[in-house]
Amino acid sequence: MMRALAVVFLIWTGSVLAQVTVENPWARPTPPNAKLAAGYATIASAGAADRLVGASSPAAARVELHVTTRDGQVMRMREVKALDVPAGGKLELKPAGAHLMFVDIRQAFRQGEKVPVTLKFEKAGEVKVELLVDRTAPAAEHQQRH
Ligand SMILES: [Cu+2]
Repeated sequence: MMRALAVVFLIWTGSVLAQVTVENPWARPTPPNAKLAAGYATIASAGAADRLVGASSPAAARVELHVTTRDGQVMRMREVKALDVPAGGKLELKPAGAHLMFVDIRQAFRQGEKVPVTLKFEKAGEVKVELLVDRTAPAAEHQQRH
């Protein structure tokens, strides 16, 4: 009996420590015959460090994790295996930075639609979010401009 209680407690503690929150998930609209689309969000960890290790969506054949690097005047994207969410900090997925890359999208992303995506974290497990398709920047950036 005592052993069973202890195991339950440990599992519960683990899930609390590995908590991440996903803020402002959004994506840019795409042209009608696009194959690729980019998704963005701010991922925060209130507790321990975590890692984003994958993503999937019914809207695309696959979703890759990309980083953007500057090569002279050219911006290049490169796939990575994981993106770090620092302890008590934030991982920013943003234009010209790290992002979700939707590959072979099933239809164009249109303004105002929502795109479901499942993010997979090393500790927090699967987190489901919906990206709002919006041609403008996320709400936080709007507020800074006004
Ligand atoms: Cu990309």
